[in-house]
Amino acid sequence: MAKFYVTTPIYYVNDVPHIGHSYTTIAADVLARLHRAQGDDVFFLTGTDEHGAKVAESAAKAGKSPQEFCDDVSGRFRDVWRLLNISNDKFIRTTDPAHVSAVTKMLTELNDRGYIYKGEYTGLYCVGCERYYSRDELVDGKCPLHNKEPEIVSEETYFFKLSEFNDRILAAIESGELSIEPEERKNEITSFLRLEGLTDLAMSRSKVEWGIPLPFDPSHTAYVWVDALFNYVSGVGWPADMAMFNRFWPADVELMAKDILRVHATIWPAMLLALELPLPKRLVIHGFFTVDGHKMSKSLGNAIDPAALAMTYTADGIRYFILREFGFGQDGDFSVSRLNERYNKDLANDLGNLVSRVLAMVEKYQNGVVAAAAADEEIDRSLRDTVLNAYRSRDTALERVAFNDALAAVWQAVSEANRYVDATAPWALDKAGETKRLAVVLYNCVEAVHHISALIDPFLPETAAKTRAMLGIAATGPAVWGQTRDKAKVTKGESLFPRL
Ligand code: ME8
Repeated sequence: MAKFYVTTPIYYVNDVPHIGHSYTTIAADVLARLHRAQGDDVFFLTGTDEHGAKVAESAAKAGKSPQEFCDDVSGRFRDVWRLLNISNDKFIRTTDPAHVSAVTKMLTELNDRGYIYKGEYTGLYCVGCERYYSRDELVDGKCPLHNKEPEIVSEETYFFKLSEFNDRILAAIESGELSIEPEERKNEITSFLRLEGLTDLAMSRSKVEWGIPLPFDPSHTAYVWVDALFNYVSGVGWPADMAMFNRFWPADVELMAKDILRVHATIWPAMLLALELPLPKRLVIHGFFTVDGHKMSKSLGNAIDPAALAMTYTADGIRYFILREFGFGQDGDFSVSRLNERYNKDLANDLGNLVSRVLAMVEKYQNGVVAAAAADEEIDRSLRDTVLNAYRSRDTALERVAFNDALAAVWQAVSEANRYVDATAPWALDKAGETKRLAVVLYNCVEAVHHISALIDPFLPETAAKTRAMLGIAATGPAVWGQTRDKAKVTKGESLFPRL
């Protein structure tokens, strides 16, 4: 049995859960569900990033203690994930005692191994990002994310010898030991490492109280990124449960948007190399969503709330739309009118209508009972082949994390099944009294619906479960034609996607 460990970034509690966070989380969920269905030993981790000056500030503004504030916002993330049927195996918080003690141990080790030294740092610091910027990273002298001039800050700090790892990280990325996808993102990082190179990292703050104290100097707390990145290993048991850690580490896929690739491709592998731990296998980077052309943020007031959308479009509707509409590496513009179109066309017309008309015909012409039959005419075999081929196309697309291509492959099977119904016209067969051919055709239709429910399962888990209930089965069979039992009883349930 293979193992599969997939992660999302841990999201800042300083924000509200929005459709951008949902994108990464839903993508990770699809991979986790696919691998579980394939029998892999899966671990899927997500969570919240809760330390830092910004969080303490927001808590004070809200009249709460930092911990109360974090409990509150972290709970909101968990609620949204439950609503969207996210099947994470663990939800990690950087305020969890187990994480705090893992980070404490990690810091001790880095210090014992000689990778930390004390110094003075002066730099351009953006409070919004909680990080220093180099001049050439600024746009018109301002932070590109917050559009604010950073402050010049000088402080005593501990440094992590990041620069020592430049060449080893570059070699790991170039050899594919640490794969960065898509290619253009990999090139961005390798040219950065080659042309600019890493400088040592100011990894502690003496002015930030809401953080994890350095074990060798508790007047400093760990830089929030050093704390946060470590969630990927503390979340699978390092160092408290090494059996669990060895079972799942290294991560097979770490998903994130391009905004945080740099830290994940520099500080993160350097920390692991310093600790002599294996590197994650793949960092898979997606684009950024805008809303009607604008950046999405709490402060702009245009952060799209996935929970509100799910009320209208269902969790599966949201899951389908965001993975189908955008290429994974590309930026995309989120528009409710496109969501509406896709819901009505792909989900209500194509999928919902297929399932409801097939089952309605079995009820009407055969009292809901399906008779076993082989796919024996050209048109039957063509349906069978298209549907069964969709598994391979879906899975190879998902291997490339091309979620939109995977869904397009599944929808080819849906369209082919709809065409089959139109072309075979069971209503005409019934009228003509061709009961034998009618039974074969309806068997093939039900069989196609059976496989389609398996094909959509990682993407649309609720719809897949409802469809299985209509087919009277608890689980779908393997990707082989003939899963529908002779005399199987099916029932047409509620409409899967009522038209809006
Ligand atoms: O960066 N479009 O947390 P974060 C697409 N705590 N994806 C988006 C998005 C958008 N408009 N907005 C957010 C942090 N995301 C750190 C991570 S990990 C050790 C620490 C998604 O809450 C995307 O995955 O700002 C992005 O990388 C992540 O949320 C950033 O989340």
